[in-house]
Amino acid sequence: MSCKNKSCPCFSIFFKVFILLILYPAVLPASSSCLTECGGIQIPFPFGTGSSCYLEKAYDIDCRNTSREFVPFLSINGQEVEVVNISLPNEYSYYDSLSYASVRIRFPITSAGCSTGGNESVGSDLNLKGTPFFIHGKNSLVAAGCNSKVFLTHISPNMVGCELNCSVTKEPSRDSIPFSNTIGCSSNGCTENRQEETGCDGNGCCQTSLPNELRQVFGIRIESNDVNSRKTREDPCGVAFLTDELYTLTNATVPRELFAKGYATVSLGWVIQTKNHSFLKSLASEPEKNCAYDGTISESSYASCVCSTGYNGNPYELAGCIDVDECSCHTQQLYRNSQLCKYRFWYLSPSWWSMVVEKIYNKEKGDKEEEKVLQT
Ligand SMILES: *[C@@H]1O[C@H](CO)[C@@H](O)[C@H](O)[C@H]1NC(C)=O
Ligand SMILES: *[C@@H]1O[C@H](CO)[C@@H](O)[C@H](O)[C@H]1NC(C)=O
Ligand SMILES: *[C@@H]1O[C@H](CO)[C@@H](O)[C@H](O)[C@H]1NC(C)=O
Ligand SMILES: *[C@@H]1O[C@H](CO)[C@@H](O)[C@H](O)[C@H]1NC(C)=O
Ligand SMILES: *[C@@H]1O[C@H](CO)[C@@H](O)[C@H](O)[C@H]1NC(C)=O
Ligand SMILES: CC(=O)N[C@H]1CO[C@H](CO)[C@@H](O)[C@@H]1O
Repeated sequence: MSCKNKSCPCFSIFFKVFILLILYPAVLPASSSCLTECGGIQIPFPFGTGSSCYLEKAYDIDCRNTSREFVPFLSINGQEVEVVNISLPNEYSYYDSLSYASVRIRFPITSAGCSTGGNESVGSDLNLKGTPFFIHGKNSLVAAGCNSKVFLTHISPNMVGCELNCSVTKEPSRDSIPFSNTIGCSSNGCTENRQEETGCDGNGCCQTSLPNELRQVFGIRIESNDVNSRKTREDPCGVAFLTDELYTLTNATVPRELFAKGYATVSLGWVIQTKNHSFLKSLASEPEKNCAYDGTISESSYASCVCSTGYNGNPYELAGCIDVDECSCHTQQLYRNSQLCKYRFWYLSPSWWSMVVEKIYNKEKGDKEEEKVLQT
């Protein structure tokens, strides 16, 4: 059911603020011979397996028959990465600057002191320049080990890093990582907010969040503070990686386990680059979609689309947004009863500022939707 003919608050604000784009006719539905999934992982357009399936080469998914099973790979500036999940943008993305459409990939961890036989993972850089992918603040830098400095490269003038300081020996095991256990306790004590706290406070493990800024190049370096002080541990192995996942003691108790796993899952945001598309000039409207120029990343402008309120699906496919019966207050509502509905939403404008809008709607009084901008 559509919200259009009902007195239901819809996102009229999008129409006022956003430059509406229309999907370029060339954005054709992927041909029926295209794989919609690979190894259980959904492959939504603009991603696709082969040139008749993807929007452009950057979204080309290579579905490989590996010894494990079928596994999707993406080639990013020549670097092959395994894809773990692809999610589409949805309208809720506008509430939360961290929830872009994402493609989650496995990326090698960086290690130091873990191998003498040339298997050390010195950490390759990830270069997303020229691609529609970027790294955002959903990931954290996590490091485990001792007496070293761990930092991200290529992000100047910013400095993002943390220090592994093992001057205080913690029992029971000198080599253990003080990750929290599943109920939020680590050798450093317990914490109530276990999503935020991992026990990585610098002694054996450290963690820092990324600036909420879109970046396209990063590398990770581990610098030993003092080779001798590594002796505070039996095993000099240290690792560092970016991840969007929460690590607990069930995942690893010593750095070497993380080294043996070899990778961590990183979340990349993705958008549609407008540079080489005629998105802008041929605006043929599908009213159930909202598209906007969101800004630029590394000097390339980009756009993203969402299905309008009341619709679900893939905004990048022709007629991809399907009407759902959802004519109710938005889930971000502050409160609601049969008469009164009050809710609030957030979204991003072209220059990345966010606006908070509160809407109050009194059905009984026949009120019109009232929009109040709380903060820009
Ligand atoms: C995938 O590989 C396995 C063994 O390597 C083989 O038995 C199977 O036929 C392959 N599947 C396809 C679709 O090629
Ligand atoms: C991929 O992500 C989407 C959206 O976050 C989620 O609904 C889905 O279950 C995930 N799929 C897999 C295979 O993890
Ligand atoms: C390097 O790693 C490979 C595969 O993990 C292993 O077979 C090999 O023995 C390792 N080499 C050294 C010198 O550790
Ligand atoms: C590391 O530990 C030493 C000794 O406890 C302390 O002086 C130093 O400030 C610590 N460094 C950090 C970065 O916590
Ligand atoms: C950590 O272990 C838990 C429980 O086995 C698992 O669900 C989770 O995916 C693991 N996380 C990582 C980052 O491997
Ligand atoms: C495939 C394609 O058309 N690529 C072009 C995208 O735009 C840049 C600069 O605007 C061109 O250099 C590319 O050739």
